[in-house]
Amino acid sequence: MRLTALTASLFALSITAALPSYAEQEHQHATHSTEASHNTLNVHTAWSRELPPTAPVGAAFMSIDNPSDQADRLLGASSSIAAISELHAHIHQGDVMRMVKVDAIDVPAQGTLILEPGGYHIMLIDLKKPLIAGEQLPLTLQFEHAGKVDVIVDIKSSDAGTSAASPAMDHSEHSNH
Ligand SMILES: [Cu+2]
Repeated sequence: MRLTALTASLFALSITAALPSYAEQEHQHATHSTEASHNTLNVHTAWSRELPPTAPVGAAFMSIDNPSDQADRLLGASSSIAAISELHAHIHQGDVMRMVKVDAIDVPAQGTLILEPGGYHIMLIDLKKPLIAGEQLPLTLQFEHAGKVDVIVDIKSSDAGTSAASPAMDHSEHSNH
């Protein structure tokens, strides 16, 4: 996990450093100052759930830590495993929880954005490969300030280990309180 986060951080730094237009907006000079001023987001515990091979869509969840003083926004995602990746939120409509597509999700300064079942998630639409427990899928996140961050998503079995990490998971299936 730490290796993944470190890799993502390094990748983000290399991408932002390769975007001179953005750097020039904030810094009239000194190309080396980009590292100090740009976000380093730490993405960890990225996971998805195994699905039957015929399932057309899946979802990815994770925590995104932002230790800097600058808020960021998650603007999108892409994965080679899905034709379309969308940012989704869950909203309550009476007793029903619905998913809605959102254009961006805030990552608060010195805070954490948590994508979890029953909340924000990344919807993987039109899966090109089945999601098999124990395997991984690649995901690229696009942030407003941090740029692109590559993440490796662990695919977990549907019955093991996920309930403790995500108590909200059962929410949609139990309407009786
Ligand atoms: Cu969704």
